[in-house]
Amino acid sequence: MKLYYAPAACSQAPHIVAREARLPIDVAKVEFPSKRTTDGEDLYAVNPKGAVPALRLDDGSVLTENAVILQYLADQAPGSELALPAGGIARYRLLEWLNFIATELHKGFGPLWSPETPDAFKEATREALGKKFDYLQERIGEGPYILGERFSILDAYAFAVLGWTRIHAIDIARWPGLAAYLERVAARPAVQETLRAEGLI
Ligand SMILES: N[C@@H](CCC(=O)N[C@@H](CS)C(=O)NCC(=O)O)C(=O)O
Repeated sequence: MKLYYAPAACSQAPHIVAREARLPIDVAKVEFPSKRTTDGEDLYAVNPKGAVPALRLDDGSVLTENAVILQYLADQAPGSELALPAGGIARYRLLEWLNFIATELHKGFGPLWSPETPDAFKEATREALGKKFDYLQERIGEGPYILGERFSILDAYAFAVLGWTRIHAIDIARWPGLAAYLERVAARPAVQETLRAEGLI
């Protein structure tokens, strides 16, 4: 398998999961805005949507969409317990969280990335995100993780996305529970390995 990623992008989530699960995986770094890998491959030729993450499977086909790639990786290493078995209500709870992280948190940052977004709209976006952070902080509580004792694909995804608060002038110290949660996740050896591999530490 080969994971196409960009440093500190949402692709950091599957990057962490692959390392947590100790899956044999190659990685290809994609540069923005050229959207080419360091060996010159065009991201659009890999994923016509022009986005990371993209996962090339061993049969040559490509899987896209973070929430799906995360589940795929976790399911490749069932012993790692990074997701939950299909069929039971617990899997649907995991999917409920995954959808929240993808659509409310991840895409909630959307307007902050564009230089075209008016400042007032950016401020309203930060306010709206703050309400989601309130909810997340309350639900995690002492955690230590979103599902309680167990680290999962949800934490990898939330960690990657919440890291963007640093880029977009959102002071995470307003949510001490989330700040502590991020420190816990960051301290995991596989997360440290990922941050090093992405050149972030
Ligand atoms: N729907 C996609 C969105 C992925 C996405 O937003 N990727 C960003 C990086 S965090 C990206 O590659 N953006 C480049 C672009 O859309 O031009 C998913 O969930 O995987």
